[in-house]
Amino acid sequence: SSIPEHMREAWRKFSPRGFTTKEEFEAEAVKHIETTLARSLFNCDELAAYSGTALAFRDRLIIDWNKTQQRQTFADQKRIYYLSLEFLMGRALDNAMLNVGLKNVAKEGLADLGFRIEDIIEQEHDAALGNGGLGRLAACFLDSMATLNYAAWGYGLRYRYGIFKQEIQDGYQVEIPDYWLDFNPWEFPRHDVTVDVQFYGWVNKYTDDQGKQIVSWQDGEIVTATAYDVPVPGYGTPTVNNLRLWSSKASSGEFDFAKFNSGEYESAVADEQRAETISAVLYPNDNLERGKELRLKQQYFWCAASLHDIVRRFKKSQRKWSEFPDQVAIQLNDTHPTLAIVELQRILVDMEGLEWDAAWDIVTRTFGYTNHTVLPEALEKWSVPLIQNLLPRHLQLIYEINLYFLQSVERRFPKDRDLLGRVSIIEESQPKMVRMAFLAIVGSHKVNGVAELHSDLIKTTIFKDFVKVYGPDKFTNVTNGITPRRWLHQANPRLSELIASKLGNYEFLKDLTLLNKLEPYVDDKDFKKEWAEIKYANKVRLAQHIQKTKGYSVNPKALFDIQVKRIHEYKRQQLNIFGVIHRYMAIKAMSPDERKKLVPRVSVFGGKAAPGYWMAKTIIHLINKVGEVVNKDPDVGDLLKVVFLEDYNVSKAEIIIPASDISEHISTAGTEASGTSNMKFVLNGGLIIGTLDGANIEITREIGEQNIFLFGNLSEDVEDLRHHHFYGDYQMNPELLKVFDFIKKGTFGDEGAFGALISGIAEHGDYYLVSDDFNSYCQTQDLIDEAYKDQDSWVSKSITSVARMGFFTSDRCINEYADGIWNIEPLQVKEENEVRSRT
Ligand code: F58
Repeated sequence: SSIPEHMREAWRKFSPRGFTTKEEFEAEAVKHIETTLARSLFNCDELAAYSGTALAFRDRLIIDWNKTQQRQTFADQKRIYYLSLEFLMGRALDNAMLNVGLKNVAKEGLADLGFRIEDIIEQEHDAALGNGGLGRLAACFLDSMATLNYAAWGYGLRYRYGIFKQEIQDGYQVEIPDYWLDFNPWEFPRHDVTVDVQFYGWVNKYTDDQGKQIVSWQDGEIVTATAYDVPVPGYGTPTVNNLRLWSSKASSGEFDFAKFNSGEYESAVADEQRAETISAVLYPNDNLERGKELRLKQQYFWCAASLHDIVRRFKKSQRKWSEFPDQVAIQLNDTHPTLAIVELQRILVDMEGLEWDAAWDIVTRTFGYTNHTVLPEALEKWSVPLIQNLLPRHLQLIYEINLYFLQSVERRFPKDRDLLGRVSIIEESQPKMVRMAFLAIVGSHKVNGVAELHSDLIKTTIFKDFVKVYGPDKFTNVTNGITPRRWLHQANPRLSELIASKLGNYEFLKDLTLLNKLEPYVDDKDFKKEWAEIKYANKVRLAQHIQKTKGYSVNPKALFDIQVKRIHEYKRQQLNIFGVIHRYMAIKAMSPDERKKLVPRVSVFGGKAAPGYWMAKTIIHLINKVGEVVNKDPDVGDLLKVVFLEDYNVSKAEIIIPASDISEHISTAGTEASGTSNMKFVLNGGLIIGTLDGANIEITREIGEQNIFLFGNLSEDVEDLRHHHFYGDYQMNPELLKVFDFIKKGTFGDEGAFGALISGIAEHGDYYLVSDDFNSYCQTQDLIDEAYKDQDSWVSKSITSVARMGFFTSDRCINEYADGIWNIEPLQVKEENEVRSRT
């Protein structure tokens, strides 16, 4: 239905080309402010200026976005579909300006119009559709896939409310809803791209006239998914990929007009609202699954809409079904999208009439599954009755998939009945449960962990039996990475500029291994001076943020010690705060002369607790109470400050991370699958204190043991240590007991408030081994103080570490996924387009 060739002249003539100069940018921005927003020069505040700028850049992106989509359609090659319930994108404007290479143009243009670009960037509301590491990883992957010119789509949910905003009142976390869609210039509603998704109902099986078995899923309720598209620009390339987010609405066909007309207006509207509830809110748990029906509805709604969209696109190419896996690679970001496996099998068998085995072969060649945790409480299980009611046909398919799988296992291991029970997708509990990770393994051709230790652990613990069944090759490792565009260039522009000045250009942002060319400067006096000055300036910027948000000042010359991440017992913020209290007690016991020798420290914490995670909230409370006491103690002064930064999110991370001297990655060994903020901190010239866990191990291997502060027990010893606690065969660390007594005395108010936190460690097994690691932790903190006194060698460590961080770019990860799992090549983009200014 496209415009005939002889009428395309006008299109060619008027197709927008996008601004490149300052004047053109100003014209676009002013046009949007005065017409799209109906404002004028007399009432243009910073928000309006942001909106105009964002709309100008959005238009700019859309031109490349359209061309990219066309190019990918014509090329008709394999595409990657990254299915993730979370995309923690943060702000888009700064990223868009840098990626298209027009930040300087905008900066000068905005100055002409009377604004400072920093203030304008600050106006944007974070897109916070995720909890933490898993959601941010998805965002980094989108950036890398676009930058490397892969034809890739993200598929997610368009939540009306992202992760809650955190406030601290009286030391307690309070959650405020994050309604973020008031003005969002970065999304395009596609009211013409919809999918009807079915729930409930019943399954009708019958034989048709030709004697063929027909299965049909009937009745129930229909909810419509509408696509909202978000452009994802690559850095220094015209590729702009698409992130498609689904929003739920009552199906227009379903809106009950009879009800409506017979005066039941309210109940008709209530139905409408029930449908909209599906995409209303992001579940705020990290590493905990609760089995709520609405969550399962979200998962199926999103999987079904995405799968039908993908299949629709495939069908346009008119290929045979057997070619589906050559055109489509679907990556499951954890088990949340596992129903997509079942849905594709349903489409192929029930709707397209393929034989079971042919369909299943297509399915398994299409999917790959990434695991992000070994914590048992985070492994997804859905109760059979719940699925039976919501998705009756899918439950049948799951049982059938399991049957064929177990039969194949039985053929190969005929005498091992226990094995069948252990690998069964159905757990024989009361009620029966569907083990989603097992379903994801059976339905995929590759399963990967996210750091070496983690990938080894899944093979020897939770998925051990599957290694026996499938052999080791189905399981692989892709160590996580981060995008250096956001986490170096955007967050730390001065450091990026300094590096570019030595390497000659910004190519390192596309090939991060080039950072190794910094090594020759490790002993260069002038370079080190500039390096240290930039760190100091970033600390001043954070100190200003603390002043503005907390109302007190911290000394930017102090050692900044930072732990920012979701609050969780396994991440052990409690170990950190007990260490702080221990330090406080030591300071109190010192003479003024002894105090003079100390290295002043600012201990910064940040992170959200899941609203229902009471122990995590207690830890936040303790940190805040310790801060209240320590920060105003005249004996302490500048020697120790304890800061809890509220509402940690992506845009705050961009200010916090470049300002660290030391950051803490101190999970109990074997619990943190990878961690990615560890990489961000080191890439910004901060050193880290950490356990031998997750990616810390590989970071150590890359940067060298002398450049990291490691402590604590090893993963292989954790089981034994827990055993000793359990059987009472253990002496608590005496220094930690003193800390507990100090708290129990009421030093930080409210003795009772911290009772459960303390007794969990002192009396109830210390599951996360805080006591076992306490001594080693405190000693290592002392080593850090000593090391910090020698600034010259500290700066050398910092530079060396950055120079050796090339491995941790998400570009490397994406290439590993592309080679080892997706079997896909990037789409070549013409040279002439590729050359972009790099500011
Ligand atoms: C995180 N998982 C891991 N899950 O904890 C971290 O080690 C890893 O670096 C990161 O993934 C990326 O691989 C994580 O963030 C969640 O937040 C889920 C949200 C939904 C419920 C279950 C946990």
